[in-house]
Amino acid sequence: MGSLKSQTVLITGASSGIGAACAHACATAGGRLVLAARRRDRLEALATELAATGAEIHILTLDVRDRAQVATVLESLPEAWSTIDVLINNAGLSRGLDKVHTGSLDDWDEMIDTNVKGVLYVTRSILPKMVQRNHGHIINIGSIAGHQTYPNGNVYCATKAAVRALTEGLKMDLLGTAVRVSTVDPGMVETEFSDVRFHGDRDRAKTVYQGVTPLTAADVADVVLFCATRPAHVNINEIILMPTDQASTTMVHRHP
Ligand code: NDP
Ligand code: 8X3
Repeated sequence: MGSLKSQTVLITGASSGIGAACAHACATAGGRLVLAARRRDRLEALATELAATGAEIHILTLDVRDRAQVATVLESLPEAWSTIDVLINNAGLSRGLDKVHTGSLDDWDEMIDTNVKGVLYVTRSILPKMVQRNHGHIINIGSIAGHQTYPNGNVYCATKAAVRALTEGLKMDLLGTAVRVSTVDPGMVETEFSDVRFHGDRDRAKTVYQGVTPLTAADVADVVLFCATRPAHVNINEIILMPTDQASTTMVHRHP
């Protein structure tokens, strides 16, 4: 895998799952890391774990839904951290698995505010300097849910379809600059994702992965690192990855 030596990488949602795995992968590849999430204690523990790699790390407590906070925090980064080379827009979540006519409006707001508006707010703060420098790479974490809607996935799927559309739009906006944009769209990955979806119901979350060998967060991070380390003239637009045991959002092979 290529090197991120001297590149500064901002990862949102770095306190868990895919974001934390991206931090490991990018640190091992020589990157300097800005780790952002709401749970600062988790970020501090991750920074301690990563100390062995020798990576320089800066931690940010950040709620990507908070438009004012995103602008203030990201536009006043300390000088040594203010030039972001790679932005990994990973922070995201699903809440609930319900039909629209019985769904929770609070769940919808949380998903739309995090997965769509959060990606936009963070991108809006970081991208102008990338365009000005004519250098940078935005890597969004989408989902197969943005390609195929599944029963009761309605709003979550809509947010990931939005991420896909935004990635395509950004690619058009950035044509003529050297700034790159990619989306990495995984199927089933075992993280805290299902615990969050089912509001902490661990037993229900576990059934999602029963009998399946899901992707790991590290599998996704490998792909993110691949995108981030191509030569400057190569833009990976979109990668879909699924477990071997999955064929679509609704077709999963469960071993007895
Ligand atoms: P996790 O629940 O393990 O991690 C989610 C991360 O997002 C956490 O670090 C959390 O940090 C952060 N986050 C959530 N809300 C906010 C917020 N408002 N502000 C800042 N950070 C926030 O799940 P995954 O690692 O699986 O999810 C990462 C991404 O991958 C998401 O975008 C998800 O949609 C996507 N994805 C996941 C798949 C899966 O099957 N697991 C498959 C396809 C895509 P904190 O709570 O500390 O703020
Ligand atoms: C997460 C994968 O299929 O549970 O985006 O929506 S799925």
